[in-house]
Amino acid sequence: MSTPTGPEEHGTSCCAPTAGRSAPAATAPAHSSGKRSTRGQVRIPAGTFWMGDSHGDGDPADGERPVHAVRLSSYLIDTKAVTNRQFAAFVKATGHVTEAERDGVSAVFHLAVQAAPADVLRRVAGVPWWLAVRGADWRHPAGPRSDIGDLQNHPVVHVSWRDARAYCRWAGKRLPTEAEWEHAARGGLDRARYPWGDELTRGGHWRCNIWQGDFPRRNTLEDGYLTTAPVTAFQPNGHGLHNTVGNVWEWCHDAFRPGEYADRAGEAAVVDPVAAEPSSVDDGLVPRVMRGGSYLCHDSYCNRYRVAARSSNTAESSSGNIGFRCANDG
Ligand SMILES: [Ca+2]
Ligand SMILES: [Ca+2]
Ligand SMILES: [Cu+2]
Repeated sequence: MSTPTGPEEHGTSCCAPTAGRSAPAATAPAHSSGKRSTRGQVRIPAGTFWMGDSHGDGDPADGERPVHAVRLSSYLIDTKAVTNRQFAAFVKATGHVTEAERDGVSAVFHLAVQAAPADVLRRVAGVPWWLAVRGADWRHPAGPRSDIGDLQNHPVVHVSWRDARAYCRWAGKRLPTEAEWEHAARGGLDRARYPWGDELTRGGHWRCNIWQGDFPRRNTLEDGYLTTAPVTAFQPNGHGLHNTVGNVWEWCHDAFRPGEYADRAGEAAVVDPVAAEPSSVDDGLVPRVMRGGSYLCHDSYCNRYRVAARSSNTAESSSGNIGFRCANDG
């Protein structure tokens, strides 16, 4: 039985533990690719934007700087994260088994666990609020004693990058690149901290689902949610996207390198950037970009609920706060 191990190069954080899977390395599932679909997507016109952290808010180790000009061709992106209902349709059509299901374990936030004590295998070293729970998977997001009956419109979680890629192919879509994700999340604003501007709250009201209170022990639930919120909760940004920041981390296509932006600096504008694929590494161990932060982010601990914030996890990892949305050429 494998268990998540501690977080890797980005240090301790609320972000999401890295799995050390024991199941045999999976080859890419052989589901046939679906016919291209743009359902649920908005078109983002071609344009140039400033990518990265203009405010000096980020952890230097994440590589959010230097800010640099990026030019993107037009593309399409989902206005919402993929829901449990949508993921169920994919599984029904393809028989896809997620990595968490195959391995029999995934990471659940300690205050959310619904499992027999014997199914709580261990705390994750360095991030003790993450528990490795046997039987936690997308159908049982809090553990074996939970289900998704009332969560049909919540983002699917406990899906690895490779599970997300398989869904995208079936759906006739693809994962967004990191640059596409950030450009869309900015909602047309220039160098703002959040999808709606620079202030976190407005008139005392929360505009996204993160953590309030004393992390990781006591959540005052000012925004209404301990874990996931429905994908349409809170106001959309200027491009019509919901919950880019907060709620769940979202997988992006790119391999993650902290030095990615430094390598781009000095060029006039980088056009449609995508990180180079590492060649000699097990596919499941490639660190992949995650964006947007989750319901666990809190500025006392991890302020990665900003549009510029970057994080990563290995392509085989899953947890109760990582989901995804799809994109498309166009
Ligand atoms: Ca919350
Ligand atoms: Ca999000
Ligand atoms: Cu965080």
